[in-house]
Amino acid sequence: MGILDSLIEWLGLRRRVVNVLVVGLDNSGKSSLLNFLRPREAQTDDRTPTVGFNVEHFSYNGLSFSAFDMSGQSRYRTLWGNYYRSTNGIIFVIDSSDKGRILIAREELQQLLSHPDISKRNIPILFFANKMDIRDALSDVGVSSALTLENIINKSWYICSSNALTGEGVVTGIEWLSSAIKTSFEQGKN
Ligand SMILES: Nc1nc2c(ncn2[C@@H]2O[C@H](COP(=O)(O)OP(=O)(O)OP(=O)(O)O)[C@@H](O)[C@H]2O)c(=O)[nH]1
Ligand SMILES: [Mg+2]
Repeated sequence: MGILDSLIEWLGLRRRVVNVLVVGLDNSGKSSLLNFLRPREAQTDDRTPTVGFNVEHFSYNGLSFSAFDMSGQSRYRTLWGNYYRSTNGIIFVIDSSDKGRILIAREELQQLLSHPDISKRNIPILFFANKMDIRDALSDVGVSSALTLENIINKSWYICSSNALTGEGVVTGIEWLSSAIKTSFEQGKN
């Protein structure tokens, strides 16, 4: 980076571009959460399952995010690993009301954590315990326990309940993720 580039960055005149991978089982609410982060006029009511992946762009806290919204359908989950190396942060979305598939979500998380492009890096992971509005949904503590998140010791992680339809919890999560990514950049760990 040249002196002019460094100065522009130091003055905060250019937003730093970060890649974020958004994963989780199908129907967990990934696309709905990202839809909420779009400008109001660009938000849609379209809730068709994602095929392959889509890329969404949004800015927050001085960072310019490219969010890779992956399909959670089992036949597309093998695609997730192609993006691990280039990602600066992960958003893992869980349908807190889908108790029948929480163990499958845990297996997918374990595979992600043990992947060579993830396992050694201190890459921040934000968990959304989504669909908090559904009666009998697990709390964020319940989801954390079911996914055994306490075993993640070499990464910054955070879990918060969310409702992708109203946006409740979404900004809290993105606030944490943007701060965690900035910290990891400062520490040269990303
Ligand atoms: N009640 C409730 N429904 C939600 C919430 N978030 C998403 N949904 C609904 O869940 C369904 C699936 O949402 P999507 O955002 O398409 O899920 P996805 O994770 O992107 O699914 P794939 O693209 O198939 O991987 C839709 O009908 C949404 O309206 C939520 O917080 N509460
Ligand atoms: Mg989707």
